[in-house]
Amino acid sequence: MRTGIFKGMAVFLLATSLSGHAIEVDGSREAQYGQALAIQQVQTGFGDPGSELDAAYALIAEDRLFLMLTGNLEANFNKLAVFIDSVEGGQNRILGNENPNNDNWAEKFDGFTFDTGFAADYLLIVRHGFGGTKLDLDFAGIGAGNTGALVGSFNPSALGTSGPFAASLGINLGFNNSNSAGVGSSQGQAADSTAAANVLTGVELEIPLALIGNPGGDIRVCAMINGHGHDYLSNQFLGAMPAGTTNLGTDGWGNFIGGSSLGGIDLNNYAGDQFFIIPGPEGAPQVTGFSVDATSTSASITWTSSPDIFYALESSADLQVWEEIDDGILSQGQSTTYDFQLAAGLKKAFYRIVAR
Ligand SMILES: [Ca+2]
Ligand SMILES: [Ca+2]
Ligand SMILES: [Ca+2]
Repeated sequence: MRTGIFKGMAVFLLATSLSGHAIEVDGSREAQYGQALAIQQVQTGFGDPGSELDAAYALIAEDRLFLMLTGNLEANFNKLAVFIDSVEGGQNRILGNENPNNDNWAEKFDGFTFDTGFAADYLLIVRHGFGGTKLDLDFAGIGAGNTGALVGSFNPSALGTSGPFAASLGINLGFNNSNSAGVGSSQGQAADSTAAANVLTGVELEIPLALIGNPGGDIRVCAMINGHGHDYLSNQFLGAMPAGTTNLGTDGWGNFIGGSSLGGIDLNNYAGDQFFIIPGPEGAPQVTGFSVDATSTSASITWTSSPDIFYALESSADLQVWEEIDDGILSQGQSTTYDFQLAAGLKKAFYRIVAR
């Protein structure tokens, strides 16, 4: 969510960026994450309760990326793999011998191909098992010469919390596996996307932007659930696989082939993008004009915008509680102007523009 905020009536024009996001990295989705960036479309082939990805949310604040993937991860060391495309370059097709092979992932992904437009630069792996007493996190840079390693191993059961679990490299992990709703397990059937979007818990990550190349532009993420050996893919991806997709398995056809890599799998063969886009830290809307008609209650606000996206105009009396005035304002290009009515008798209010 990119936000431009200012305080209006005519004499108060203040443009600043929203800070102080109260995100707790605890595996529970805060309202500040806003709308989902991707929602599951297909019921899981990995059991219910088992492993599922319901929806993805993200927030960039204070030089950190907060990523919330709602759903479940079975306590059998199934892998949640989160590939990040945040900088130029990277691998659209994974090359097993040109990557760190922490957790043996690179050997198993050798030849795996992402959708066009996605070239992976970083990878996080989350897995848990042993009755919830072991939760592990790996981080790797993609490409020859990069390193990858276990960066955190936790015992949530003993710690009695769902996070934050402080890993090395400045990463924090939250994990709440309590969801029992979301998508069903009629493998391959269309998912209830409303139920998926309603899930509040899952894996939450806080990642320093410096760790992923200080991206100035959009960040792309491809998340997937894989078997414990990185060699049997589920049908749970975000961006989602199309309805009708069953587990990919090792070969794309749902078969397990021991000793093989996922090299036969090419995400271009599945409709839609199996990645989602997080708007970059640059380009937050800036308010460039605000006027009030002194003889009426009409107001007009103008801000810097990006083409082809929607904005919301929200108002608040206290910067705490925000109310939407309109959440479907289509960008007019590089600059967008919106006219609206002020509440009668209004003395002071704050307004903000939120990119959707
Ligand atoms: Ca949280
Ligand atoms: Ca890249
Ligand atoms: Ca695709």
